[in-house]
Amino acid sequence: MNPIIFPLAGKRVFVAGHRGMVGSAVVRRLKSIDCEILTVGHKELDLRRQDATESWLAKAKPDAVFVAAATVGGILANDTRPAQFLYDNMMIEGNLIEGARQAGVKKLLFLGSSCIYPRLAPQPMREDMLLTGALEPTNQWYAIAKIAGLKLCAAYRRQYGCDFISAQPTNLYGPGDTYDLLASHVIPALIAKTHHAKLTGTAEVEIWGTGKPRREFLHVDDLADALVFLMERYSDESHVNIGWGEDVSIAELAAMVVETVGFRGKLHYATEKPDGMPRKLLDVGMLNGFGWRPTIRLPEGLVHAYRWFVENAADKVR
Ligand code: GFB
Repeated sequence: MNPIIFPLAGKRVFVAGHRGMVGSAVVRRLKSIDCEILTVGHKELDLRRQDATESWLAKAKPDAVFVAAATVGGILANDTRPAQFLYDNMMIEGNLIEGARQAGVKKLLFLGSSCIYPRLAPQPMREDMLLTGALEPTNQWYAIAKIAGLKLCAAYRRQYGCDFISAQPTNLYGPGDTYDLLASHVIPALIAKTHHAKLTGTAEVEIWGTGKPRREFLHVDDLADALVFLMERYSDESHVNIGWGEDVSIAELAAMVVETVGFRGKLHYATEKPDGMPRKLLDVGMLNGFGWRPTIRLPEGLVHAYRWFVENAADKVR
């Protein structure tokens, strides 16, 4: 296993985006380390504002920063709000990365997204397949912002010698996910739709697309563990893929969600809705080689996610 080269114990660690699914999982994970966790709410600091972000970082003086703040969403949100996905994310990452350099942050970890790889990249997708082909049109805006973030970390490492690294997670799910159907990813969408149908006795639930696309899913608590692992044990220019290493079709996923929720009706495939990328499976050889592996299997993770939904979000979704 890679040795610890940057222990977080005793450090001031800023989690940008601590209210989101990823940021809150990182905060939960950091609680088992003896470090000081710094967070700031939206109302106090809009990370899209350069002066405010740079001043906040200069005052807070963190030793380490996890960039978990981003404007995120599923296939529909990406396709219908291109300006927000591109502008918000470019500003958030640019301000945090430059602000961190100015504030003398010793280590920063930036998060990409699996849509950064070409639409028809050979599978599984290795880190060096970045920028080898055209992007998937439904999420090209988000992908371009995220590619810029990875490149910013690499450029700051080369020009300024900053120890800024980037990780590249696969599709994520878990506690704290977004269940608003206009913004959500497929797992929360299917949980919310089948749960609602079960309660109201609705006979049929709509699944977007053909059900044929394949996706790899990682529980956000596994992701948080991998992020802490990389922060403490990795320092190089290449981004590092974080995934489970296997994928399922959307139809297979739907069957698993139906089972988890206990929905007894039928599924209808709305084929006029977009499929997005045909397949997105990450090559996780680099991270496995460092000595890290995930532990939460999809069926178990879905039970956990469903429980969280029932306890925290079900009454807010129609
Ligand atoms: O999770 P999802 O929105 O993200 O969709 P992507 C995955 C697949 O599930 C697509 C299908 O083929 C969808 O058509 N799907 C079926 C549904 N039913 C539903 C539903 O009710 N809601 C949703 N959302 N999907 C996103 C990118 O792509 O993945 C982002 O747009 C980001 O930029 C993220 O990269 C990780 O995997 O297609």
